[in-house]
Amino acid sequence: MQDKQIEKLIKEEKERQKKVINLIASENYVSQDVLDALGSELNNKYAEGYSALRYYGGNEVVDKVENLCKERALKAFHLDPKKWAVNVQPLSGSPANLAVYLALVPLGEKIMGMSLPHGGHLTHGQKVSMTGKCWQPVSYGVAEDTETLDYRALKELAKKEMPKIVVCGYTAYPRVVDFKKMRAVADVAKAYLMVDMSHFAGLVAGEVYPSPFEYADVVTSTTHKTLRGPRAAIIFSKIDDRDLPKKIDKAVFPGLQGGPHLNQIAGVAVALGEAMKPAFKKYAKQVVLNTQALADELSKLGWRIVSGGTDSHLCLVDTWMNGAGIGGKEASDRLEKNGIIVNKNTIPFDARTPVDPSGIRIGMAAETTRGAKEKQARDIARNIDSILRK
Ligand code: DSN
Repeated sequence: MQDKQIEKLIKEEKERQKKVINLIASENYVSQDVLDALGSELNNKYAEGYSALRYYGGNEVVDKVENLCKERALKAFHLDPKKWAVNVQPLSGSPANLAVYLALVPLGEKIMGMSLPHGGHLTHGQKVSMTGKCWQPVSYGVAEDTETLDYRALKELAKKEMPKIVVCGYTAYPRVVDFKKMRAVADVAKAYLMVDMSHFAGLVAGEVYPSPFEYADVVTSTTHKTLRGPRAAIIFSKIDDRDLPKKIDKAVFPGLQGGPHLNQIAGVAVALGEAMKPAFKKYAKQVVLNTQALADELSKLGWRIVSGGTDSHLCLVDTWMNGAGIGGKEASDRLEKNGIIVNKNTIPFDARTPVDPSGIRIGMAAETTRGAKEKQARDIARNIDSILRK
C-alpha cells in the first residue's frame, strides 16, 4: 500500500487477530476469496435500483453479481424461488431489520420482540433504537426458572397486545427456537412472523439448527457471524398474495438506502458458495460440539451456564453467581489481558447493569474456523477458569 499508516494498522490488526483466542460469538474469520471480493473493483460501481431497473448505466456485470448472489442465497437455504424471494442489498443487520418494519408495520404500531437484557437485539424494538421510537415495543423475555422461552406466556402476551409483527431469533439465547410454536404466537395476533437468524444462519445452512423457513413470513440475517461472510445482511420474504418481496425491495431502496455495495454483495455470494460445500456442514457441526464441550467443562469447573447448556454456537456464563464469582466486566477485562476475547453480557433477570453485568457471552464459531476441536474447547474452558479464579 502507498498509505503506510493504514497499511501498518491493518498489519497490526492482522497480528492481533492471530495472537488472541477469539470467543466473540458474532465474529468469524472469512476466506481469502471473501476478502478479495471485498477489495475488488466492484467497489467502484454505483448501481442504485435492482437488476431489472437501475438508475445508472454500465451495470451488465454487477447485475450478474447481484443475481448470482440471490440465486446462491436461495440455494444455500434450500428455498424454492417460486416460494421465496431474497434481497441482498442491506448494508448490515440493523438496516435490514429496519427495512422489514418499514415495509410491513405502519409507524406507531406494535413490534413484539425479546428485550435486550434477555438476549434480544437493539433492532427488535429497544427504546434506544429507532425501532423502539418509531414503533411501539412489546417486550418479552425468557422464563425465570428455565431461562428459556415460555411459548404459552408469549401467546398470552401476543393475544393481549396484538402486535403487527412478532420477532424471534436472538443475540444471546443459546437454545434452539421452536419456530412452529413462534408461528402459533404470531397467529394469535394475526401478525407477521419475522425470524432474525443473524447469529445461527451458518448453523441453519449447515443443517445443525432448525430451519425457520417453514414457519416464517420474513427471515433476516447478517452474513458475517456463523455464516462466515462479509459484514452485510440479506432479507428473505415469502412469495404470496401479500406482495412481501415488492414491499421489502421498496423499503430497502429507495426507502432506506442508496446504491448497494456490490463488492460486499460479491463477498456474500462467495460465502454462500462456501456454505454449500460439504466442508461447511462439518464446520457447523463442529461449532456446536465445541461450544457444548466448552460449556460442559466450565460447568464441571463450577461456573453456572445460563439455561444449563447450549444447542448452538454460543453459551452464556453467569460469572457473578449472586456474588460468589466476579462481575462480567472484570471477567472480560481479565480474560482480555490474558489473550482471550469475549464480551460482557447481561444474563436474564440481571440485577447488575449492562456496563457491568453478571455474565459473559462465549462463542466458538471463530476458533472452530481456525481448527479447534472439542479438546481445544475444553482447554480453553480450563484456561478461562484459572484466569477468572486468580
Ligand atoms: N452486535 C451483534 C452481536 O454481537 O450479537 C449483534 O448485532
